[in-house]
Amino acid sequence: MHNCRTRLWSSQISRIVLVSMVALLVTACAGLQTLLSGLTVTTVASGLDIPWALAFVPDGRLFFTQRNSGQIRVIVGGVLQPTPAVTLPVCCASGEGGALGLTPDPNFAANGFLYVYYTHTQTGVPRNRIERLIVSGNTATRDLILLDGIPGSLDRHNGGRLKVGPDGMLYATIGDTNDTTLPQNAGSLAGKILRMTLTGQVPPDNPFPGSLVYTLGHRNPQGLAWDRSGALYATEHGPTSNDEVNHILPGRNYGWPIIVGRGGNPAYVDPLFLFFPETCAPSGATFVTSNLIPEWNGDLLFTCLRGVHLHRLRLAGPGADLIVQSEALYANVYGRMRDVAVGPEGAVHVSTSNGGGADQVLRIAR
Ligand SMILES: [Ca+2]
Repeated sequence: MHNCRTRLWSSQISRIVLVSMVALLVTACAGLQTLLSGLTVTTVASGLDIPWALAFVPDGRLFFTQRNSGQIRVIVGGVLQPTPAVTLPVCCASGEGGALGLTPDPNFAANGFLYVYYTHTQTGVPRNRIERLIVSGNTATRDLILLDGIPGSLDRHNGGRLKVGPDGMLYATIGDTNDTTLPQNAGSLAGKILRMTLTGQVPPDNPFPGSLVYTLGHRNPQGLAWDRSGALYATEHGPTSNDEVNHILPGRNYGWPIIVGRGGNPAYVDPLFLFFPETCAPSGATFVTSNLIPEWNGDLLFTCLRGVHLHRLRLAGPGADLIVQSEALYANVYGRMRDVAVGPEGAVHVSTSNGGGADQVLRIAR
């Protein structure tokens, strides 16, 4: 009964149509074996230490950051290369900092550019930086700092997800650095989602003229994903549960710390999905845009750290704010999960985040 109960988030019930509630109940109480039958989970790489971000490039290679060591590693043809592509001068892994987001340039095949977000020490103070690397072979060279001096923390909430959107702009999630005065301060980059050009400039169509700030009022957002229509969704850690999935709209305020969970105040955007009273601690997110696993095609997948599972949400349609299915996958099987990405051939890849050199990159396919 416990499993059945935990898959029915009480605060979601009013938002889910009756038919979907029944479907959810049937799915949860029948167990996951039927749904997951035919899916195989393969270990692509093991012996890792907190692989934080997974970045596929068009030729199928998988680059990833290892948070604590600052290494960027690469998997070629299913084989982890023994030598890091590059090692970054990171700090603050105990405060959720280190080598965090990683994403390729849309023209990676031609220019070899990767963008990385990492925490470092700047004149003795923890700061976050967004930097461009150039990949040649399986080696990366540090090339250009796009943005430096982003507020950082020795303590926690360094944010860190970095992705290029369908509009060709670079988006970054910035945590509140455990300082609740910053997310509502439009002049601070902390507690924000930023949007910039691929050289770190303010795009002329950003919502606040002259500012990189795209949205404000965030606590510790760590996942970004665009659906087929180009709508952007983000995951965010709440305080003591209240973890959120938000539909991200330019210039809007997502409430923290004024609003916790749903406030019903039109000045702030309420989460479209809320974990309460359960905790997910959500991190990486992606939409599935492949039919390799047809029952997940079009769905939003995101990882849960403390919640120790991969979460699947089906929205009512592209750009929707209505959830019609919600499911915990592989609960308590692989421990904490950090990032999820779909490879060029359509397989879902997930990284674990248990530390101690025991982490894996997993490949889920049919
Ligand atoms: Ca919020």
